Amino acid sequence: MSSTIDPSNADAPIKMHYRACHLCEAICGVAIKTQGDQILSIKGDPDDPFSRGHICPKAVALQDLHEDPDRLRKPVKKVDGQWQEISWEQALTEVAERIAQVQSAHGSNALGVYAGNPNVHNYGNITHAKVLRKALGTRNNFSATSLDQLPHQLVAYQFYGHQFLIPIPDIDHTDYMLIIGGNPLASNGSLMTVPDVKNRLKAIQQRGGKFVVIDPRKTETAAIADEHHFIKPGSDAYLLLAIIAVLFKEGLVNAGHLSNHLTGLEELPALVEAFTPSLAAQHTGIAAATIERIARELANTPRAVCYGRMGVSVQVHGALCQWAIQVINILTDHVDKPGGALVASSAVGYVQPGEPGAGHFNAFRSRVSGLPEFSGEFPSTVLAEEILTPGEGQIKAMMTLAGNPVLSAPNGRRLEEAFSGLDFMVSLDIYINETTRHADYILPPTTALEHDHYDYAFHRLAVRNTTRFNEPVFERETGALHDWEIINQLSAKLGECKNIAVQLLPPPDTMIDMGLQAGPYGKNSTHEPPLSLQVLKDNPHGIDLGPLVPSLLERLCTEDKKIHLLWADIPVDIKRLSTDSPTVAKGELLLIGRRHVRSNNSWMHNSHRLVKGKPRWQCLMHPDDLAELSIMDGQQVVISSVAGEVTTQVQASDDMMPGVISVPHGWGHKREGVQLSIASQQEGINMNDLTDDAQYDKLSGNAALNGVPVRVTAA
Ligand SMILES: Nc1nc2c(c(=O)[nH]1)N[C@H]1C(S)=C(S)[C@@H](COP(=O)(O)OP(=O)(O)OC[C@H]3O[C@@H](n4cnc5c(=O)[nH]c(N)nc54)[C@H](O)[C@@H]3O)O[C@H]1N2
Ligand SMILES: Nc1nc2c(c(=O)[nH]1)N[C@H]1C(S)=C(S)[C@@H](COP(=O)(O)OP(=O)(O)OC[C@H]3O[C@@H](n4cnc5c(=O)[nH]c(N)nc54)[C@H](O)[C@@H]3O)O[C@H]1N2
Ligand code: SF4
Ligand SMILES: [Mo]
Repeated sequence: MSSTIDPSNADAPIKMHYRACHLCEAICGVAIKTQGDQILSIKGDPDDPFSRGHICPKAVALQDLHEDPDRLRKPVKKVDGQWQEISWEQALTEVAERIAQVQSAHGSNALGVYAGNPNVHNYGNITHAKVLRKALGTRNNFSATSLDQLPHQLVAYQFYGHQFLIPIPDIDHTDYMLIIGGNPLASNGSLMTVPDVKNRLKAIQQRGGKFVVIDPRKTETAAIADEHHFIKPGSDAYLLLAIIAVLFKEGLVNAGHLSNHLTGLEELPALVEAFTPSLAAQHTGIAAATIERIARELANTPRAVCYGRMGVSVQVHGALCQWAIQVINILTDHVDKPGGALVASSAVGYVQPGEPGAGHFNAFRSRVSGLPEFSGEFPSTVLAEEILTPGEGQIKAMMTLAGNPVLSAPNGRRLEEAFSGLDFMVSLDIYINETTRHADYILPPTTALEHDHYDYAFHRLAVRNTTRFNEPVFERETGALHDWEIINQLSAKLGECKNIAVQLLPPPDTMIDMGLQAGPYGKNSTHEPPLSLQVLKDNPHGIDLGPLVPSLLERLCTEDKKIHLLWADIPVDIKRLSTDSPTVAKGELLLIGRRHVRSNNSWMHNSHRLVKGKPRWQCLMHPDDLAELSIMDGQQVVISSVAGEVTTQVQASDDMMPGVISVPHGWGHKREGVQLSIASQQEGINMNDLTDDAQYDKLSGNAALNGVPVRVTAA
C-alpha cells in the first residue's frame, strides 16, 4: 500500500527502514519506505531470517496507527466533562499528587493497576515495569495475563520452576501436531511465535506428516488441516485426561531422557483411570475410537507435539487442560526433543536458574473472593468486585496501562460501572476509548514507529532462535515521551510525593545491550560475533541463532532440579471436573470467541484499511440451531447470559458446531465519549457484556471467556 507524495516531502531523501511489526506475537520483519515524515510503503522484509518476507494485512495499518488524527499526542485532563490538553509537567505532577492522596487516605492498596496486552509488545514497558510497581506500591495489580495465558505460566512455574520456561512446539521439525483451541491462521500464533505459520503448517504435510485441529468451529486453520474434530466448548479436559489414560492403559508411556527427572509419575495412572475414552466421548462429542487413535498417533510418531491455546486456556478448566497437555507431551517423549516442544534459547532473558521473574503462586489472596495471586497479580475477574465492594482495602483509584478492560475483561458493563464510581483514574494510553473515557487524565506515549524496538517477550517464546533490534523509523514529535519515560518520570514524582526512594532505570536499549553481552551468545560465549546492541544495529534484518535445541534439564529452575508432574491442587481439580463442568440447560447454547486476521483485540478498529470490506463482528450460528429457534439468517437477535444482554446480527455458518455460537471480542465502540471516529461507526457489540466474571478457572483464577451459556431469541 503506498500513498501519494506530500509536496513538502518531495526534496527529502527516500529511506528504507527495517523493523518488526509489533502488533502480534508473530513479530514479522517489515520494510518501511519513507520520505521525510511520510510513509511510502510497508512490505514484508524478505531478508528477515525468521519471517522471510511474510506479513499479514495488519502490517500496513501501522501507517494508519501512526497517522491517526484520533491518537492523542499530548496529555489530557478532564475538566467539567471536557478533555483539555495540558503540559507533561502539569500532568505528571497532578497525577502523582492524586495517587499519593488516595493512598495516604485509604492505604496503598486503594490503587488498582491494570496492564494490557500491548505492554508485552513494547519492550520499555517490560524493562521498566518494576520501577512503576515499586513507586505505586499496591498489591492490587491486574493484567491481561489472567484473561489469557495464565494457565501456561502457572503450569511452567509448577513443572519447571519458572513461569517463562515454556516448551514451544517445534513446528519446523514435527511430523504430527495436535492443535487444540488455537487458530494460528487468524491469530498468527500465540505462545508460539511463528511468522508465516500457514507455510510452516503446510510444510508438515509436505514432509509426509499431518496436523489435527480440535475446535468447536471449523476455523481457517481447521480448513487446511488433515483432520478437524468439533468439541463441545469447555470439555477439553475430558479429552486430554482420556488421552493420558490410554497412554497408561496401552503401555505407551515413555518419558525418554526426562524419565529420571520426574516426580508424581506413580500417582498419575490412578488419577486418570476413570476418564475413559467413552466418558470423554459423551462429554466432548468426539468418538472414543478417535480419541484412542489420536493417543496412539501422538505416542508412536517420533516427532510429534500437542499444543493448546486460547480455546483451552480461557475456559473453566484452563489450567487443568494446560497441565494435561504438558503431561501428554512428557509421557510421549516429546518434551525437549526436536520435533516436539522445546524451550527457546533467547539472546536476552535466557531462562535458567537465577533468571529473575520465576514467579510465585498463592502468596496472598484477593480481599473479596479470596482468589490467589500469581506473580504479584490478582485475576482480572475480581477487579470489578474489588472496586465495588466497600470496606478496608477497597480500590478507590485506578491506573490502566495500555489496556482496555471494559472490552477485554468479563462482565464489561459491571467494570464500567465500577470505573465510573472511582475517586480517581489515570490511563497511559494513545486513545480515548471505552476504558480511558472514564479516566481523569490520559498520558499518551509515542507510538511504535517513533521508538526503538526489541522483542524481549517473543524471542523467548519463538519456534526458532533469532534476535533483532530496530531503530525508530521517525523522530518523535517535540516534547513527546515514550512509555518508559512516562513511567520513569511519574515514578520519580511519586517518590517525591510519597517520600519513598524510587530507583529509576536506564533506557531500555542500555538494558538490552547488557542482557545481550551477558547472555548465551554474548561476550562469554563462542558465538561469532559475540552479540551486543551494536552488532544487532549492524544487522537490522535480524540474526538467525538456529533451531530450538534440547536444554531443558540443565535449565530447570525447580529447587530439586526435578520436573513436578503433580502438585496438591491437581487431584482436587480433577475431582472438580466431574462436579463442576459447564452444564447446558435446555434451550441454551454455548458462546465462544473468534479472531480475524484484520482485527487485533479491541484497539485496531480505527484503521480504515482494517475495517473495510464485509463486516466481521456478527454472531455465527449453525443453520440447524437457527431453524430450531425460527431465526432467519441475517436477522437481529438478542443474546442473553447471566451477565447481560446484547442485540446483534446473526449469520448462518456451517462451520459452527451445532449448539455453539461465536462472537468476536473487542467490538462495541459505539458509546458516548469514545473518540475513535472510524471504530465508533462500526456495528458490533462487546462480547464481554455476556461473559461472566463469576465463571473462571478455579485452579489458576484465569477468566473463562469461552463456553459461556447463553440464550438466543429473535429481536
Ligand atoms: N471474550 C473474549 N475476551 C477476550 C479475549 C477473547 O478471546 N475473548 N482475549 C483476551 C486476550 S488474549 C487478551 S490479550 C486481552 C487484551 O486485553 P487488553 O490488553 O485489555 O486490550 P487491548 O484491546 O489489547 O487494549 C490495548 C490498549 O492499549 C492501548 N495501546 C496500544 N498501543 C499502546 C502503546 O504502545 N502504549 C500504550 N500506553 N497504550 C497502547 C490501546 O489504545 C488500548 O486501549 O483481551 C482478552 N479478552
Ligand atoms: N488477528 C489477530 N491476531 C491476534 C489477536 C487478535 O485479536 N487478532 N490477538 C492476539 C492475542 S492477544 C492472542 S492471546 C492470540 C490468541 O491466539 P489463538 O489462541 O490462536 O486465537 P483464537 O483465534 O482466539 O483461537 C482460539 C480458538 O479456540 C476455539 N475455542 C473456543 N472455545 C474452545 C473450547 O472450549 N475448546 C477448544 N478446543 N477450542 C475452543 C475458538 O473457536 C478459536 O478457534 O492471538 C493474537 N493474535
Ligand atoms: S502477522 Fe501481521 S500483525 Fe502479526 S507481526 Fe506479522 S504483520 Fe504484524
Ligand atoms: Mo492475548
